Amino acid sequence: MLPDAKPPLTSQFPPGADAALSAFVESIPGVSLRGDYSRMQPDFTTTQNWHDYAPADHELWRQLYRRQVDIARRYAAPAFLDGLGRLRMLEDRIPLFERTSEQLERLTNWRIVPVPGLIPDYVFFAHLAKRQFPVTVWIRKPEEMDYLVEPDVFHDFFGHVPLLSQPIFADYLQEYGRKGAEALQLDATKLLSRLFWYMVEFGLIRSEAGIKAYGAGMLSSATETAYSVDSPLPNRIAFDLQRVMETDYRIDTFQASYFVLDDFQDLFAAMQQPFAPLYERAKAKETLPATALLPTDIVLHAGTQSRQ
Ligand code: HBI
Ligand code: FE
Repeated sequence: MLPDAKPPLTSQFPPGADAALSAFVESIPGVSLRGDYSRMQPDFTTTQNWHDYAPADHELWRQLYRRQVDIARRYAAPAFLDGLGRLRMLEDRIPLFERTSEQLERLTNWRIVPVPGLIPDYVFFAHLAKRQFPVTVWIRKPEEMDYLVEPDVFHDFFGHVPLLSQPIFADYLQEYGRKGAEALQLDATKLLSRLFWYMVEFGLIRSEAGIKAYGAGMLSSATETAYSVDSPLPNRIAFDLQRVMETDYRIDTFQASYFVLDDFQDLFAAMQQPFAPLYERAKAKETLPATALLPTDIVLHAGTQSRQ
């Protein structure tokens, strides 16, 4: 092995865990695995070891939190702000997952499970199906303040956890996890992950005060939150389950299209139908580029990017 080569992933895993994760990571261009996978359980959970965080880690959390909470006050959906308020996070230190799990259990019977970083789809789905949300234990480096590809504790916790306190969204996410096992059987994981990408990571929702952001990917981003709500460039299209499943997405740029909910009930209701026919229809069609606008779309805003 070359002296500077990274140890092969498999040297860090419990037996049998490595093939699925290596395949999963290889499926995401530009992503390498960070985090300590050597002490995780077979279900990929690990321990948070809160006392191992350095003061610099807590200081970075504080900077990220102060920046994003100001942005969220202006652009976030009311449900996200309500969730943020209920969690009463201390702004100057990385939260203790166990403490938040106790709060979430009382609110919606969800818990946080610490994970070393990205985990395979089938494991991620299985945790969601048990109302357990995987949160990465490590935090980014200061030079990654504005952008990193893999989810760190700030993205997972600040971006995803507040909405776990909202009953309808909490139920939706468990349904999403339950659909995971079926998607694996039907070789439709990619189609299902589009639903997660567009409606969990980058979702918009109508509110009395106009369109607001609720997606974890935008709410943990310094710049994409404002862009998703204010910019004339991207498309904003009313949520349609089949349309989302047929639409490609990019992980390394701002979204070219955002899908807009009327309310979270729409998302939960969408999960009640059988997905197999939707997968069949989506597989029979050409994948739509993220920039696409269709005559059948309910277009709330036709992005100027497509008119360049
Ligand atoms: N792993 N830790 C972690 N966090 C995620 O958000 C995540 C994941 N693995 C797979 C995944 N998300 C998506 O592919 C889901 O659609 C399954
Ligand atoms: Fe995420």
